[in-house]
Amino acid sequence: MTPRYTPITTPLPELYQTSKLGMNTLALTEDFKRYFGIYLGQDKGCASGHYLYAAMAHTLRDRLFERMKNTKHTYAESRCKQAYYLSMEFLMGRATGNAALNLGIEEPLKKALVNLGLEYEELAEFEHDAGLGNGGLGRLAACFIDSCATLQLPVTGYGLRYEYGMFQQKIVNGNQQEMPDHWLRDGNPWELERPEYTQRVKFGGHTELHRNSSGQMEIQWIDTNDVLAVPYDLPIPGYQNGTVNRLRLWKAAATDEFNLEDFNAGSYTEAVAAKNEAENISMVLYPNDASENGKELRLRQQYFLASASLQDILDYWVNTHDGNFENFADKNVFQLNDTHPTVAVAELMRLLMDEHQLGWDKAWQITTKTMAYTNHTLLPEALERWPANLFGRLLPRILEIIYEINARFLREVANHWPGDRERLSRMSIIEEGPQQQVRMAHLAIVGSFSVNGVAALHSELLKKGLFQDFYQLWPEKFNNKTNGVTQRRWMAWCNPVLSQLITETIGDKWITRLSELQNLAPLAYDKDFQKSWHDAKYENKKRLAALVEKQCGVKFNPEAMFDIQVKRIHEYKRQLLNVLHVIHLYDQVKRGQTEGMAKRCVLFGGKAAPGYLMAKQIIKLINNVADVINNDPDIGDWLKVVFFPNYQVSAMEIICPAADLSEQISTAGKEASGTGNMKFMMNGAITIGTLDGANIEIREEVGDDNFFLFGLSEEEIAEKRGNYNPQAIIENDADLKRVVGLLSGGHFNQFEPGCFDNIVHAFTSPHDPWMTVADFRSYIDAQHQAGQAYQDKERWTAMSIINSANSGKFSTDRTMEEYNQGIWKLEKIAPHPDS
Ligand code: B1H
Repeated sequence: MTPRYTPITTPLPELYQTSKLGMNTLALTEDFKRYFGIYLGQDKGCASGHYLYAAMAHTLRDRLFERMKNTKHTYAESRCKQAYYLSMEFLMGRATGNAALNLGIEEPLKKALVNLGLEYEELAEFEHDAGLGNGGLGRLAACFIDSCATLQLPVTGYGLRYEYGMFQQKIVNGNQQEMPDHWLRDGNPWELERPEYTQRVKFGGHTELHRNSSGQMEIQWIDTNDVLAVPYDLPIPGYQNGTVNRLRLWKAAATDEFNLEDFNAGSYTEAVAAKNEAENISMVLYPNDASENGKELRLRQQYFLASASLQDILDYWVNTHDGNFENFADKNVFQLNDTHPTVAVAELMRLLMDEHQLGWDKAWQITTKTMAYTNHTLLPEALERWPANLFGRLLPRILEIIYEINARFLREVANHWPGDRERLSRMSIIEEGPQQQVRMAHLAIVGSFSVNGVAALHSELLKKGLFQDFYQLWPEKFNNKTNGVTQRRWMAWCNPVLSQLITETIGDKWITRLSELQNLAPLAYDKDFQKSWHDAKYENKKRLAALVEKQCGVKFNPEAMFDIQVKRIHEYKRQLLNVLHVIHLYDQVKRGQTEGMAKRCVLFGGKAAPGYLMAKQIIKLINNVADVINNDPDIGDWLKVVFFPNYQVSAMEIICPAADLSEQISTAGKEASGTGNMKFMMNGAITIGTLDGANIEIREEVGDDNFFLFGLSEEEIAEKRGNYNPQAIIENDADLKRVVGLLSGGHFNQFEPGCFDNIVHAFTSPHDPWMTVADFRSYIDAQHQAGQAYQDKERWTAMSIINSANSGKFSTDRTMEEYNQGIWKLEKIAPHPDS
């Protein structure tokens, strides 16, 4: 339904009030009217809610851009050290709610809209998610820059302005179908194009040795096909503190002369095609979470990001420091979000040497004092390697530099371990073989002064396993920075009911100091507080139930336990184990064994990489199982199951406040950290999980009694791998045997014979890397305990309060403080309003 714009003629007296942060309802109303009526050319007959949303967004945007300008000037004037977060992904989601919250404008804005006959929540629904990321890694980047702005740290994000973000997922006959996500179709009011800061990025060509005007030899990279990088700035507001940092995203554009050349030669179509080739670089986000992309275009994207961002930063430096690089390393630091932007190590060397005439040693000193690398995965399939010949063709000068970095590095290794040839080949940046490969993680470690993992266990495993040799060489580089999430979006904004209760109870300091939630702990068993807490959760469950009914046509009963697993679909995350439990519950109800059982609504959500067949089959399985269960009259409301389509940031904002049970069930040692686990915990869900990633730290914070632990530890998994016999386990477990029987007997695919053979074969194989069957029994037992606990309302509510009360550690405010103290060493700086 289209909202109706009906401004009242006599403004209410409260319109003239100004909030303590200087927000004036009348001014907001006037701005809205001007944007709607003049800028967007609309009136009362407006047939699309989009324009109303756009008018609201522009009204907010003005207030952000002004502060962004002030913040930038403050940083420039103070000549403070600055950090740059380089990432191929920033999964921002929607901006409106966050902007309103952080500007402290929610109340006056809502009032202004009421006076125009409009409702804020209704308009906000017209915003497209900015889905410029796959999952955890991209969303982490978004939470990081939010916290940096709130902490008033001078940090700028650099990324790509993909024309198409993460694909939209549709479910057709139980199968995932991908649809393009043209999120910019209706324009994007949250960005400001800055063509005056356009950069040129080189590709192709070759290198030559030349004598320059002062008689020295220098290398030139020539005959290149250049692409323009046009920056778009997105404002990143801190929480009610006047700071608005910047996220700069690059769009690729063709150079003019490139077109002209072909055009003059009479080949108009070739000229246009060339333009397309250039612009393709920022066209689409690669949707392969945690697995290698391996495509030439992806390497182009990576270099495009690294080169444009570094040139931008160096230009700024040169302009403000007369081209003197003496203290560059004291004033700049780059954080590499995984290996994806790691070509920046070689690109910084190139720029310093070839463009700014520094010698190798000086350039290397600067590079290794300014680059810091974060690793996000131990999965071998996600470790980036590029064929050296591809590198050589696309980026010849960069390959030369990488070879030279490697030659010098290998000399250091040889000095440290004389005669150890195996170690040399293990550690080399270049992997030898039929086809030489560039190992990006090695380049990142060699070029950085800091290497960190994203949760305690993960960082330990990096030192013990994957990066063992490097740890022996440079133990001082290695450190841990446990992930977090921003409580502004993931509580204050998305869970207003609970936030209000918390603020009424302990004040609002938790919004910027999450450890304050600890003050809720003494109330865990307080009857009145329990009731309010339970009521808040109930409200949120009703909100999700309405959405589920709309999206999936299935009715969720808010009295039942909401048991939720939302994340990318991947075998290591073991959605399959969850499905086996669901089938087990179904089997029990069918057999009348419901005594002591809790009623459950199970929700799955997540996208499968388009080329990941097994993940797609798991989606199909979930849908088929859901279909059978939801339509079986014997099951009634004991069990409901849905696959929620197109899981994205804005969906999680409704889902996480409504969860009772949070499924974090990866094979131990495989999930680097997880961050969904933290969002659920904050909002009072209880985790059922393995000893993996940040689950371990969550359990430490809440205590064993408030966490449903199951499964083998990472060490036990490693030990068991050699003699794993799932068939024997199935034979000896009557419940599991029945579940496998239903699956392999075609109970869930009666009209699609053979449809799930692949899945059954995979998890019953002794080579199953995810060891699903090994954890089945302890998972079922833990689920049973969770079901029992849920039926004791008082106990469950106490557990819920205790989880939220102990979630303080998992704020990205804490994470960013640690990055700053351990790695960046920036001074906090507040903008002066008249900068
Ligand atoms: C994570 C990725 C990732 N780890 C490659 N690695 C990608 C790898 O497009 N690609 O090529 C995209 C993403 N993502 C996740 O990072 C981990 O699996 C989570 O455990 C972790 O919480 C998150 C943030 O650190």
